[in-house]
Parts: sequence; structure tokens; C-alpha cells
Amino acid sequence: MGTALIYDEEMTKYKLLWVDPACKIEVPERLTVSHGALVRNGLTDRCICLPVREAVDAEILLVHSEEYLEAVKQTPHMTLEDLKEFTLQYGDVYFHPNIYHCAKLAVGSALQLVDSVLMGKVKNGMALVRPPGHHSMRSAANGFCVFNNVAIAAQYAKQKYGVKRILIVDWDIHHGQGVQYCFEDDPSVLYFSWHRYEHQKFWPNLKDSDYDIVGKGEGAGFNINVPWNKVGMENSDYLSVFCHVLLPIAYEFCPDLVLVCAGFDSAIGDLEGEMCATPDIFAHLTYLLMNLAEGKLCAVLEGGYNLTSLAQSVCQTVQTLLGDPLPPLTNLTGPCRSTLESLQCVRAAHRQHWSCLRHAVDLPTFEISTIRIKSSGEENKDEAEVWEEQKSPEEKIWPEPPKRVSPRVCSAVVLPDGVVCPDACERLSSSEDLGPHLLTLKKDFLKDADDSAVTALSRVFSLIDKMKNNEIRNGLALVGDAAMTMTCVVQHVAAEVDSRVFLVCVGNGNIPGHIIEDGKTLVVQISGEDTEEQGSKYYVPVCLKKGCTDTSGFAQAMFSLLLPLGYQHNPSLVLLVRMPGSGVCDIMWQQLTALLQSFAQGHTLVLLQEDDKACVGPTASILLGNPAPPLGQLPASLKEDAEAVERLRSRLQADWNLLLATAPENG
Ligand code: X5A
Ligand code: ZN
Repeated sequence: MGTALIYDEEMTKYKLLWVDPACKIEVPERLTVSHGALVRNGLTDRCICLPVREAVDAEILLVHSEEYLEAVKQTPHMTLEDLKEFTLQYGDVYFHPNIYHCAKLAVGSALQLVDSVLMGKVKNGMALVRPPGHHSMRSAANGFCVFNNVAIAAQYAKQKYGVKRILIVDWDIHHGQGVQYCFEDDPSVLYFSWHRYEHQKFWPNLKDSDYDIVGKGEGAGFNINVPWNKVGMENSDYLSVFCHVLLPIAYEFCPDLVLVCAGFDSAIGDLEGEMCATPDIFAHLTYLLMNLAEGKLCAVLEGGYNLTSLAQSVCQTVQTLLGDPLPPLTNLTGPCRSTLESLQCVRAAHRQHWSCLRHAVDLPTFEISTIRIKSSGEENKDEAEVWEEQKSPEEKIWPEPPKRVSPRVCSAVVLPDGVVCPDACERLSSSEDLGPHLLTLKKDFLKDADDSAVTALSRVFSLIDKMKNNEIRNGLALVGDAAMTMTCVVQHVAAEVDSRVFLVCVGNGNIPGHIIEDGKTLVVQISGEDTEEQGSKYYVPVCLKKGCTDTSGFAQAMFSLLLPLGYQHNPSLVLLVRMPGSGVCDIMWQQLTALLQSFAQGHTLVLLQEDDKACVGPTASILLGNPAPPLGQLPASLKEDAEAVERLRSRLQADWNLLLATAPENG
């Protein structure tokens, strides 16, 4: 099953016909340049290109009023003067004789995408559309938007397919107030938006965009606003909001469908957003959502006005939907203070609605508004910030994201004879797959080991070599002694210059001290053993009361510990080990395996112990790029486990500041 791309040149056939500084950035080239970049990078050829269609009245009326639709219907027949006059009743939007036609195509594109994903014709997709949608309201055009493409798509999915829960992620730099208003009291649609806010000084200047607007009535908790109160936010800021707010809540919600208001004015170089996140961040944002809803993800273009940044960001998004390995993110320095304030406020505002936040520490609930006032004035801007603001964001330059090359082989396996696994995996079993390590191994490690163990280890080393040479993306080995193999692998890799290993060990078992102290290997062990007091910067033992069987505690450790640590360590190899009798359920294991693909360009080596044969299939499926099955709506985790994870975060955040989710006092 492939990735859909929906685009039609017709949607470039309207433009601003008079002078309006607020609207001059919304140009037809936004689409031609984005599509052109997809063509140039060979991505259109890899997508299933689907035709657009016009939405019909009944579909538009799922969200908009009859009066508004009738009014917009008149615009193709209006004179230039009439159009100008008509435009005046709305904010920051323009009309053109052909915009009604394009707006129907934009809605229709979103619906075509939802249809093809929900009918199982494709696994995911993106629609490149104009006009955008997320600002338009029941009876008003706004912010370049005529009809609310994504809101209509969500109502359509509910009505036509009976979809029970929909997550809308709005990563555009503006608040999609139109989407918020549409679903404010609806608990079946979880709306998440981050947006440039600057304490209400930034357009659309609404109180409704602040973190304390969480939804109404039945829908309380199902609206998440993350205000950016400073410009210049970086990759770290975006990732920390995903790790500490969106992902925990999204997994607890467990959507059946994910819709993305995919605006790219949140990327570097955009004059509207003035942010500094690079286009490759969208590869990661996209991927982090692809294991929700069994991978059913529909991205619909919203904003994005720097044509270079926009085109690169669109390519990153589509390439991720297609399943290519993720680009490494470097320079993750942790979130800035303003982000920490926002995180703290959002988490406090939502803690009564989501059990994943219930045990979060240090969240004042009544002093929040003072944080806002305290840090809002010009007076506490330092000189560097003032200078930074004078620089035009246009002057910002950034390197083009590096090419993301898929190795010829995705997954290679080392399995004992007779153990089956999917055909798509390449099996290492010939004598040449033994690699050059056999003799050294015999000499160094395994004097007393039996031949089959030496052979297996030698093949595991050869998996690592092939990953290093980018001949394979990932590897899976079923071995007689997972703990021993793990130790040998870490030593082998750490011997290389510039190598960094992220070792994730699930289940009980002793991790030898000498592999932790090398400063290259970061170890996270999730188990039921009480080993907490032995922790260090590079050894993070997560001890869960009921071991790995506690799904909610495990999930919390994944988002708030593993992901931030992995991103900040930026490993060249992920080593994922499943100790015998770990008690982790298959689905949790698959989710973990999937999320770890964010690192090391997908270079993951999974070690299973021989008696875990049944796990080969589920693991291989994830390594081959299939989405992990949903965990189900998560219950509250054990208080002790939530607290254990929080304690670890507190202990480690001085060394790993992507773990931070609260602002230090008097900063
Ligand atoms: C879709 C979108 C932005 C409108 C900005 C008006 N709209 N100042 O990005
Ligand atoms: Zn925008």
C-alpha cells in the first residue's frame, strides 16, 4: 500500500488582484514550487497520484453555514470592485473570480485523500492545496482561507465512515481558530495547535488561542493550544512539545485517523513565522505521528510562504510518508525558557483531563497567569534578542537537507535454521555472511563458546558492518544469549571513532559497567528490577512496579524519557534488546521498535533470545516499515511508575535538557 499525492494545477489559477500587504505572500508559486520539488526529487513517481474533485454543497455544509456558502458562490460573477468590497468583511483574505472553484477543489482534495486512506487504497498521503483552510469559520473567510478543508474532512470521516476518534495536528505557525471553533465541544476530535502568539501580540491576536482554552463541555480537554511567546523557536522546541505534550496525550486518546494541518510557515526562513526549525524537523514530526491510527495519516497543506523552505519541508514530509529513513537531527540543545513556560502551562491546564499528566511534578495551577505577565514585557529582552529581531528572517540561511538514501535492503536477519520470518527480510546464512570477525571473536571473547554461538555472533557483527556501509537499514538477530551478544556488540561498535550507541534494554538483566562508562553508549533499561540508585548520566534504569506489563507506565517512559534522550544523544546505532521473560506485550514492543526508527537513520539492531521466536514476525514487520498497531486507549498508569519516570527526568535533566518540561524558577 502506497502514499497518495493529490495535486492539480487548477489550484494555482487564482491570485491577489489588488494591493494588500497582508495578503501578498499567498501566491500561486507556493504550489508550483512545492510540486516541482517533489518531481525533481523523484517523489511524485513514487506516490500514487490521485485526481482532485470538487466538493459538493452538502460536504461544505458539514462545517459552513448556508448563508456563507451562498455568498461565496456569488464571487465568480463579481466585478473587481465587488470582489474588493466582499473581501472587506473578512480578515486577511482576498477573493478572485476563480477562488470559489479552487476552494471547492481544495476541500475535494482533502476528501479524496480521506476516502483513499479509509477505503484502504493507500496507507497515507498528502494533498497540496490552495486556498488553505484552517482559519475559515462557519460563516467567515479568514487568513487566506475560504473553506475549512481539514475540518470538513474530519466531519466527513465521522459521517461517512463512522470514524470514532480523530486527531488533528496543526503544525502551521498560525492558530487554526476555525478548526478549534468547529470542534470545541466535540470529544471525538482532538485538536492540537502550536502557534506564534507572543502573548496575544501576533495575528489573529485572540485570547482563544492561549493554553487555557482546553475545550468546552463534553469536549473539555480535547483542544490543545501551545502558544509560542517568542520567535526563533528551533528543532528542540518543537520536539520537546511533541515529547511532553502531544504524543502522550495522542496515545492516550488513541485516534482512528490522523489529519495534519500541514502548514510550513513554522519552518526557518518564513517571514510570517520567524521561527528557526529546519525543514528536516517535518520528517520527524510526520514520523512520530505515523504509528498512531495504524498509520492512517492525511496531511493537507495550509501555510508556508518562503518558497525554498516550503518546498524542502513538503519534500521531507512526503518522503517520510513514503517510508524513507529519517534524517539525523543535530544541535538539539534543548528547549528555550519561553518554551518551558508554555510547556508547563499547557501541561498544567490539561492535567485534569489526561491521566498521562496526572503525576507530572512542579506544575503550578494558579500562578500560571503570572508567568505570562511576568515575562511578557519588552523590558526583559536582552540585547542579543533585540539584535536578533532586527535581522530580517529572510537573511536566514540554512543548508539544504541532505539526501535521504534508502539502502538496497531494508531488513536483514540472523536466525537459527527453521525459524521463519517474512520473505522481504534478507537472511544471512551463507559462509560469506560470516564476515571477517570470526577469528578475532574466537580469540577475544568466546574461547569457550560453542561453534554455533560464534557463528551467530560473527553474522551479527556483519549486520553491523552492513549498516555502517548503508547496505542495509536495520537488522534482527535471534541468539542463544541476548545479554552476552549485547555486550559484545556494544564493545565492537564503541571501538570505532565517532560511534554512539543508544542501547535500549527491555527486561531484567545485568548490564556490565564497562560498556556504560565509555561515554559513547547511552543505556536505557526498562525492567521490574529496583536498580534506580545505580543510575548515572549514561545509565538510565527505568523500574516499573509490575515490570514491562504496565503499558501506560511503559508508554510514558517512551515519550518523556526515551525519545528526548535518543534525540539528544544522536546515536549512530540503536541496539534494542529484549531480555527473556521481559513481560512486554507484542504491541508495546512494536511501538517501541517503531519509535526508535527516528534515530540513527533507521540503523537499529534488534536482539531477541532464542525462546522469543514468536516475536520475530511482529518485530520484522516493524523493521520492514509497517506501522505498529495501536495500544488502545491507555488507562492511568500506576502512581508509583509515573512517579519513577518523573524522578528519573528530574535527576537527568541537568545533563539532558530535552527532558525538561518545566521552567526553572526565577530564570
Ligand atoms: C494559512 C495561513 C496565514 C494568514 C496570515 C494573515 N494563513 N496575516 O498560514
Ligand atoms: Zn499559517
